[in-house]
Amino acid sequence: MTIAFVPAAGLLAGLDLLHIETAGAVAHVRLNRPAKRNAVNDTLVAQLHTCFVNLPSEVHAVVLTGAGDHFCAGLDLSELSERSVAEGILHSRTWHAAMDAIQFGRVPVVAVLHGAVVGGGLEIASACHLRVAEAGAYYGLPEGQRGIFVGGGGSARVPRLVGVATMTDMMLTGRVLDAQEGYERGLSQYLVEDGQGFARGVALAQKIAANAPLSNFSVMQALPRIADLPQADGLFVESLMSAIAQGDDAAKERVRAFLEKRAGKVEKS
Ligand code: 1HE
Repeated sequence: MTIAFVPAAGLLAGLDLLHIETAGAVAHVRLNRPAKRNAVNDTLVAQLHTCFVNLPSEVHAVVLTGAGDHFCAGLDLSELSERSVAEGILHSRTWHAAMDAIQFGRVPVVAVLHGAVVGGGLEIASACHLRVAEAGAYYGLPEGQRGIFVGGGGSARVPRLVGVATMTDMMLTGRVLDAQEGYERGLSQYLVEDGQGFARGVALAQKIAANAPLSNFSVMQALPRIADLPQADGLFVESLMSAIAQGDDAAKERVRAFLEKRAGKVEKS
């Protein structure tokens, strides 16, 4: 089934390095700098931040893609050379704010990955909640080769997906993982044929958008924080979050619907 996306209006329409469109409860946000392989300059960082804090209220899930042959070539290296140490710290913090706006924003984000997913491109992908990789996707952290370190949240997020050892290997040796290796190591949750990623990403986003908003909120906001807590503290936070979610009208209606045989069963896909 094809769904009809329409270009976003207002503030989002003015973000020229992104192409943003919506179809009902799903928004499609595309990194739109294909001539530079979607390399992320300061303007694009700022536009990502603006986009994710200003999503229309009717949007309940986002699909994030890259225009052209690659998802994202990472940091725009042409802006790097003249920065002082102090400017470098502040620059990294602008990435952190934008990546936090994705990870801890209002709605879940599904990244669809193809071609190069490297450096800051992998940092963006790892700030999303799910990743669908096409067979031709590949992952690298060339920061080691460029004489720099990750600065867009990668040291906090990538090891949570693949472990410190794999990230260390990628950075020290320049090891590039192909889509299959990335899938096996947890970089992507889905692996599809080339050209199939967007359709799969939209299908997943539609499912996610149909969940109760407070359920999605608890998965996005509570789950990663609980995973960072000592177990006793995590279980305490879990008890609060689960009581809050259960107390919501949407949860009560969904449980009633199941008991009255109006809702689907859990079935193998
Ligand atoms: C760029 C960038 C970029 C391409 N900054 N301009 N990231 C990297 O070290 C990856 C560098 N890029 C590449 O390895 C390749 O470009 C790709 C494998 C991604 C794609 O190759 P290809 O053959 O399709 O494209 P290309 O011919 O290399 O690039 C096309 C143009 O994009 C070219 O510019 P042009 O003016 O000559 O046409 C490239 O210079 C330009 N371009 N990538 C600037 N990254 C928050 S800290 C994060 C730290 C990092 O991300 S470090 C990793 C940076």
